[in-house]
Amino acid sequence: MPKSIVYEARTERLEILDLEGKVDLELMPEVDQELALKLYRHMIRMRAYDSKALRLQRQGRMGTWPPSLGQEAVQAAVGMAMDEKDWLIPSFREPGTMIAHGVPAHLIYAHWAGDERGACYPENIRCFPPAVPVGSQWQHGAGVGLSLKLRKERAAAVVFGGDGSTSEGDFHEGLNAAGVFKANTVFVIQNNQWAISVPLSHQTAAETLAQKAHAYGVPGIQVDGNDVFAMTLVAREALERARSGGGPTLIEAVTYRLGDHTTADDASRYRDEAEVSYWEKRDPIRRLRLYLESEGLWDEAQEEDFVAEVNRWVDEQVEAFESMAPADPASIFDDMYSELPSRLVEQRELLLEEVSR
Ligand SMILES: Cc1ncc(C[n+]2csc(CCOP(=O)(O)OP(=O)(O)O)c2C)c(N)n1
Ligand SMILES: [Mg+2]
Repeated sequence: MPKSIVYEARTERLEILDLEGKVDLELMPEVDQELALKLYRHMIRMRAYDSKALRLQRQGRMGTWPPSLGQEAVQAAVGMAMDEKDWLIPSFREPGTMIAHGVPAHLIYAHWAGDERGACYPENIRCFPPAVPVGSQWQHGAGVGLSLKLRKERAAAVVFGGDGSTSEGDFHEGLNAAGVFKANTVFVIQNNQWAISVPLSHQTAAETLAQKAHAYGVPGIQVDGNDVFAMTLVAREALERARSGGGPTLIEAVTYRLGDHTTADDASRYRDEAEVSYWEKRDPIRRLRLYLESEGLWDEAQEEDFVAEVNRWVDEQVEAFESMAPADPASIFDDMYSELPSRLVEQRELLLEEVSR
């Protein structure tokens, strides 16, 4: 039976910076030297911030922490490409984007140490609290993007999620709605190859996650997520499309989680050392540093000075969150109901009585 083709699609991938730190000059975005250095400094800062959180957790000074080791380029590039007016709707593994977008770093520590005030940002910071329920944030991203469009704001909503979260219905519903309503949304998948112990091959039978965009009439692209220049170029394009009313984009950033899923996980129980060392060679910071050195923009002495400065900054963040006055115990009753039901009013009084004893 003769059949006609009703739809055909292909998915592109972008990479600019190779493993030796050489760039493809034709593809190189308008990244000036200042931005390249800014990205590098931010990535170094985030690595120190992340490793400090792990140490704090082992000392009992932090709750569960989801490490970002190896995923710094995605987070830095998107964060630096965003404007103040753009909204960020993060999952739980984007402190690097949150901080680049203006969230005070000590608050993120406070949040993961169990203090709800750590998710209350200054009024002018357009950022949602991190979504820990896997996938719930995708639809929030579609909704915020639609709201920006209806309000005619020249701004985008940037929503993040992991490879595992693309198996949740929320991902498909969010992309579908954003496609239909041409929401000002940029969907960023941090494909770090694993969802705790579940590998990508058990998550989808598709070749890529980016191609899922086709089914929703949305442009999708795969990027080398450990290439900060490729990520910058793709993020800028998608943000511009969203802000100017051109509709949503799906970005699949291919990266790797070099650390454990969280401080409650031991990744060596389910993955090969060979796989980890393959990805260590693709470390996004190392690649950028090789580039900066070859351009004469960075050297060992600068690195030493900067690391010392970063360590001081990290210590200040720890000091700031650990010196926060204790939270009001009754605050667990706030922000859920506009009017507290009577049984909760009673419980609140009981708690206050107990605390005052
Ligand atoms: C709805 C829901 N189901 C399960 C969990 C437990 N859980 C937390 S993270 C995670 C895996 C997420 O994997 P992925 O989306 O790839 O993000 P990654 O952790 O790799 O950044 C799971 C199953 C959860 N938090 N929420
Ligand atoms: Mg993952």
